Amino acid sequence: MHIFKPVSLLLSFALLATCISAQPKPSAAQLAWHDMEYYFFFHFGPNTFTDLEWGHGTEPADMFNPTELDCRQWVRTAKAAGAKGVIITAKHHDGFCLWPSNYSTHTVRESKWKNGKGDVLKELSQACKEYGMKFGVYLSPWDRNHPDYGTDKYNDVYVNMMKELFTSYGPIWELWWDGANGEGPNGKMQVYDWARFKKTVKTLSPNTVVFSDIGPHIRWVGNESGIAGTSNWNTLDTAGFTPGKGAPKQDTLTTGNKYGKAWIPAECDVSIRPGWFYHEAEDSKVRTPENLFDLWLKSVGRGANLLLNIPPDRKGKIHKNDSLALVAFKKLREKNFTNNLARLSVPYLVTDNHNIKSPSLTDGKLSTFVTINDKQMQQPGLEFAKTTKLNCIVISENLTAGQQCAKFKVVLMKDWKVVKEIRGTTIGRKRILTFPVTDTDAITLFIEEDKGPVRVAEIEAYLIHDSLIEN
Ligand code: FUL
Repeated sequence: MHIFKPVSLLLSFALLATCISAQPKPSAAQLAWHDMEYYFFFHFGPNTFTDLEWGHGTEPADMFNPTELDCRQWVRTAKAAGAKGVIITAKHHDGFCLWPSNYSTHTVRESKWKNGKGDVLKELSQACKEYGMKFGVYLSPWDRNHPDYGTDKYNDVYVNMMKELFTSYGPIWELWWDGANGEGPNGKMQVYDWARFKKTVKTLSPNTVVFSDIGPHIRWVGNESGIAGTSNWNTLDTAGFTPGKGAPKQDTLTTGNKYGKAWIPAECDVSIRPGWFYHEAEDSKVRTPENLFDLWLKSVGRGANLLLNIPPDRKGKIHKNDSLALVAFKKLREKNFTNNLARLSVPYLVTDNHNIKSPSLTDGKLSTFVTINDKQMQQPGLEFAKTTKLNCIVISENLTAGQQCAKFKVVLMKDWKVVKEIRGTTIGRKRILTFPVTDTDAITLFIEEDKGPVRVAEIEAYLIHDSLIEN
């Protein structure tokens, strides 16, 4: 018996090490995607001119005729709003292509716009290069116009269209495979060759991250309200599922799977207006800066990315109501998240017998962190020289070795007494916690459950405007 004990102990250590190393981790492209945090969606096409949300695919190409298209204005607006990239509906469900595709006869080339010589993707991709913004495309698999839809030939069409996009407008940072799926012009449903689609991207543009309900790289958050789960795992199980009707339940997409086998983080897509496309009647229904701030707390603040849709109007410009809301939203973020009070504190890590100063907790870098190997004995925290008023704490996990925290507690103390406890589950890339204003002189983070050693990268502390938080 005695002889076997150390052996079995060794074996279990080896097993544990394999379990830890077998945990899903983000690829370099996914890590870069996490850092994108916030970017714009542009829904633009025939629907902009017909006032529809889902075009039938029978609209005459001439319907598409922006009078003053200015993609540079779109990208300038995105930049001024603090977004880091854009994604455009190169083709929505109506099948109209915003570039002169050789694989369709329903494109900008068939429209009167610029006498058929226009190319929205060219103008937008060039504007992105000019302003240093990432360029992404939405290419709807569902196509209500294409005569081949519903047959195997359509899979060739879709692959060829992706090839055109990568070759003529790359680099493409994110590619969107929308999940909506219905019948084509001949009443047939398509059986998509997802494996071939994935292979095409991998071969032609290996750094492109692909979004669909279930990835392969980025997943839908399960709603179109811009809200991630308070528990938000970056991991998901996809075996047996397909995008669209074959996707997992929406609430599974919202939370992810704690022990999911693949790294497929959530992206929150939401529109600044009720519709995805521009409708004049919605000019007065643009979200307020405060509402956008709330979305920020519930998307980026729950470890997801925010894909905010700003639909260009019939002129081909972003409406001033949207621009004004976006700039004011940026100001709100700057005003409330500039004064990180944690910088005035001493960051430390409590261990069994002494406190270790841990400047990496407040250096503003996600790449430096403290590792919690023993959650009973090690707690990171901040000590303030004087009593400080707070109503917002932001915690970040370094994700390079996976997402580990499953349950945590933040304790605020004053004069050695607990004045507030905040409980949560996942942390992820960023977790923004808000609470009623509290006077404190020390805050401590307790990891209560984990999947492996948690890498705590940052603890930030703010006093944000009281009206911005739900208490
Ligand atoms: C949905 C589509 O049906 C909507 O039109 C929109 O494009 C939205 C982002 O995704 O699935």
